[in-house]
Amino acid sequence: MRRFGPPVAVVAALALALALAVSPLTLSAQAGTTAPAVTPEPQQFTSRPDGFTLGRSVDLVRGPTADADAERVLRAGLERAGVSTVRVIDPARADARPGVTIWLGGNDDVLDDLDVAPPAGLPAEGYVLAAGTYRSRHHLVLAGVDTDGTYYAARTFDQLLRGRRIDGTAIRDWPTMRYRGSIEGFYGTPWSHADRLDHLDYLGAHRMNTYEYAPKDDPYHREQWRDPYPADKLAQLGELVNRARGNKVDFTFALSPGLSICYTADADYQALIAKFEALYALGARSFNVPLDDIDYNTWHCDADRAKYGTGGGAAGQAQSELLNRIQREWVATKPGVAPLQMVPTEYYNVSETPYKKALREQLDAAVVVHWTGIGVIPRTITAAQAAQAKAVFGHDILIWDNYPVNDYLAGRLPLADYSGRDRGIADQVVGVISNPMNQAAVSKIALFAFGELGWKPATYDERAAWERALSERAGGDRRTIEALKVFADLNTYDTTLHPESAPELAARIEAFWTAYDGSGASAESAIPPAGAASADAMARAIQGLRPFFRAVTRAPAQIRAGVVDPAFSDEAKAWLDATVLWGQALEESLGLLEALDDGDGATAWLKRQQVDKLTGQAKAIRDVRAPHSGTYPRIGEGVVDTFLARVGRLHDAWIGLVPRRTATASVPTYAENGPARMVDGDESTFYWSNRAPAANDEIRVDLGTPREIGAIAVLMGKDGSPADFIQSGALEWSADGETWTEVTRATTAEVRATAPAGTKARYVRYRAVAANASNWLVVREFSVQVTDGSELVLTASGGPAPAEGSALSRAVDGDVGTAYAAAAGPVSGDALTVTASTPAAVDRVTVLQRAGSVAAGRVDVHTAAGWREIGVVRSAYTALRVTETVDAVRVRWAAGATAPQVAEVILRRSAG
Ligand code: 14T
Repeated sequence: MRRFGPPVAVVAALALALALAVSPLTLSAQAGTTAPAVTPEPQQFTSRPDGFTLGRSVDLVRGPTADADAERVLRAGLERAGVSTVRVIDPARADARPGVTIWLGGNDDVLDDLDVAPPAGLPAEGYVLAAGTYRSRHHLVLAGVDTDGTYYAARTFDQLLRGRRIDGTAIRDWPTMRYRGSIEGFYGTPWSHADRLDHLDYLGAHRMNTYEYAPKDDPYHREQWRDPYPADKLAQLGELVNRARGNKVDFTFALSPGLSICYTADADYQALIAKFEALYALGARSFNVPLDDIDYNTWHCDADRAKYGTGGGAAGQAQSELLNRIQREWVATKPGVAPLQMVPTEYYNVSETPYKKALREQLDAAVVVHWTGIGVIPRTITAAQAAQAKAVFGHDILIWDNYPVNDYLAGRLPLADYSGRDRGIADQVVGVISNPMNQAAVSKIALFAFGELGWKPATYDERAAWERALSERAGGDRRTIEALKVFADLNTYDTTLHPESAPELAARIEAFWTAYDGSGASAESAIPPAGAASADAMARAIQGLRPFFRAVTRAPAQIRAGVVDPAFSDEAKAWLDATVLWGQALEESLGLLEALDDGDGATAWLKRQQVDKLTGQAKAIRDVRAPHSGTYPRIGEGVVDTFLARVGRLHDAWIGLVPRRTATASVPTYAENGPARMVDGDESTFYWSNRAPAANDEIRVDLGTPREIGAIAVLMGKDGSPADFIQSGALEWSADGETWTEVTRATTAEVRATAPAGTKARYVRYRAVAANASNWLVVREFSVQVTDGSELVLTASGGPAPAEGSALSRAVDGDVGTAYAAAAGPVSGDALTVTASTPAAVDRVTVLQRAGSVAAGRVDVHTAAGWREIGVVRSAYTALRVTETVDAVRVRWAAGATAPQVAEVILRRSAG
């Protein structure tokens, strides 16, 4: 759970923004560009015929924008290509004989010889890279317009190098956006020091220039912003600053004082500056003051209240005064410090407000304002919206893009493409930076796309960028790329950018159901008898789907073997482990369908148990990071689980379990205590609400169709929470869910009543007529007797006694996933007796025992003529033919050591 309450206004604004969601991004028409394997794609690229091959030795001349970091990258590339000698020479001594000269930092004369325009006039960070031959001498010119540019030229050279070969090339390149990179701005487990070092290398290699340090859960960043960093933390920050510099990344230190600052207190200003000074001393030259996720209607000192008054306008003024002082008295006076950045409290919309008006009119013009797009996690960001943001904030806008951040998506690892961002935003904003996942290495897939969008938005293609990112993670290995695609499909859902779950798998499953029974819906209720005309089609449908399910199971091993970055598999461990289990469950479920197709109930039951076991294991997995450590990894949720549930219903129908009555509640559930526990026939389990019922809150039973009903019981409260019941309620029934008739009113924890004879109801509800003062609601059972004989309600009795936590009722609760587990092996005379609510024509009695704990016994049915033995149980699955009208069944256990675990005793009613 989050440790702060989002301002209600934030959530409302988000909802509104979502409701007004704008047109989807139009995809690039030119997917599959022919540019070289350089990423991000250079702005201008021409190939030429005069390329060359590197020998053992090259000459290196350092030019006007030479750079040590660029030289490091260059030398690493040369070494990889087998160059063992790099002779650094003076330009005057440059050799004219055959050989290779590298001009690091440019040389306009050489560029002129090669007929390539010099870098002068390029935007900051721009460069010219030329590889060609002039009078039999080979030249490689890495000419930045500045040292950053030369560094990027070296990066591009590194990507162009294929073995020892340099193709003839003239590249003229520059970034479109000023700020490109990331902001570690999420809640939950911050990145580790190693994560950050590696991330800075990743940014540099992908020509991104910004890393903002703003982890919400670094106490020194937000909660205890006044406290100086302890020496060890400071030392690490120093390392990060250095690593950033070596990668031409501006390490941007962010400090969030909004939870407790007194804007008028000089001491607080000084505390903030002291923190900035400490980072400045380490070499940081870029600073940010995020004021997001605070309540700006709360002051933290009386002086602020007295000076500024109340409301958004007051907050905007107070913030502007603080930021202006930082910008004017500190930033502007310190050599080399970039313009101050800030995150406004209203960072998620463009509506005109007193707060924004204050920033627009009072905040120093130099300050860069962050903005997330409309809605905190917008599905799309359009150029028009960005233009509105620029106008309404009246400052340079830097997009803080909440993708692929997963702090609000516990259990999820969003791996889909970075979608929905208009290329035209580049004309309106100074940059786009990513708020990534708690998992740094896994975030690289999305980061890759941020690099491409920031550098060259004109050709940004979300799908192509994603494909390239996967290929990079896979080191180009085709099988690993395929495995990553399967895995990413299962990890698509992120609420807004990708509201769909596992689209690829979902499409295949949908096609499967269509092929399976000719109609998607009818498979729900019935399965054609074995040997029917469609049996072949079924087998084909199953075989058609199996390879994809197998690919799911196998993807994790391929990813572990093939992804270039070991940290990826490490961070994704919980999701990879879960994927194997869900994949196996899917495969087993196909085996289950095949068994049903073959009329093989024993195998079907075995498979059913395996599916349940695998899903249980998958749901027990936990990641190590917050907030994901609190829940299980979600893998294709809504698709995988839905498929398994549907197979389960088919199996239920086949063994003769009729869909049970369902229960709902208008109040959400506390923990795992869902409404189904009101109708499971087990008084030791219960539904539990997560708040006190309000007037007209209700619990409801749905019988499926209108039926004649009799006795009704609502058993509320429990030991430990005896007052958790609807304090004043009305018991009502309805045939259609529209018109309700009252049976009785009550103020007690247990309510019992009988509907008048002849009542035909589909729904029965117990409705609060007044709000509970404070008590939540516990409902152990909500039973409704069906008196027309249309529903067979079974009751279990006998022995051996159930184990602690189990119950005899679980043998007849209609759920094969729960079992009556006996405490001990049967002794002579023990029998499990199942009594029917009404005598019924039955054609099959099935006893399902858990495979691991099978006891033996004899099965009797009770008819008008008394008890009669129909067969024996000796394995997990026993199905016995019956032809008479039966009102009870019993299993007389053979004395033995094994304590029986009976998942279900089923009396299948004869058709018609
Ligand atoms: F400052 C922002 F730009 C921003 O996005 N702030 C937070 C951010 O730290 C967090 O990682 C992100 C995703 O969860 O969302 C912002 O936090 C919120 C946003 C809400 F709408 C927290 C609660 C909300 F209700």
